Amino acid sequence: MHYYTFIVPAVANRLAQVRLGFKKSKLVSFSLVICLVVIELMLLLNATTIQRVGAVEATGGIGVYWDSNCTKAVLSIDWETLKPGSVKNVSVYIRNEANETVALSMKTENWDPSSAYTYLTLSWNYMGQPIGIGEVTKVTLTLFISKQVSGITNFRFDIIIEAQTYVIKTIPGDADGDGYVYIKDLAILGKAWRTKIGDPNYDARADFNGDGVIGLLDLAILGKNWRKRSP
Ligand SMILES: [Ca+2]
Ligand SMILES: [Ca+2]
Repeated sequence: MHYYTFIVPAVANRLAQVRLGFKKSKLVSFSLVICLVVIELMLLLNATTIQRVGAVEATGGIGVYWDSNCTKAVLSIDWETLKPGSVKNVSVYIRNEANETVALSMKTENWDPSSAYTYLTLSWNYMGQPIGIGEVTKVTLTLFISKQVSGITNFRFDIIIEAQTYVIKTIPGDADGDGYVYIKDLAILGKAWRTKIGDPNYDARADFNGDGVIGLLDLAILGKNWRKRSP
């Protein structure tokens, strides 16, 4: 059952989805601390299974593991006992098993009960950096539990981690398009130095100001962004 619809862009080049399911706990510890006029709700979440759903290319997609050697796949996540106002971190290792550089996105869905979504917030420390082929990235998932949590004795929700083709954002001066302005870009500029459109050595990649001539103006742009990376 979908209680909430999350706006998730349909990614045509989606490589893989990993769905981490969190089932209802069997046991919930609920304590009333009457003397303090505080109702403290303890949430206990049991481990569940991991399911692969959605589009998975034959070349593979991403794998989620407990260890940096990627030998133990994440079959379940146990958030253990959660106290109102607390934060719970769980670290996993995500390996790019696709045949191209990817970036990750994450979403949650299927909150049950739906009100749990109001009180629980899942985030991660992944900042959108590219993950090369075979590269392993450690990612920490953080679950925040609101102090105002009430009326929830157990809950579940799904996490979907999705890999997409990484699109490099270039910056002026980045002739080779790797997102970094450095020696290789200067070399491309140097080979095309003092050429114009139509010349055999003219290279549009080094014509940073797009005026059809490669010269000092382009070198100035490269120099301005020297050793800078695209955001
Ligand atoms: Ca570059
Ligand atoms: Ca130019």
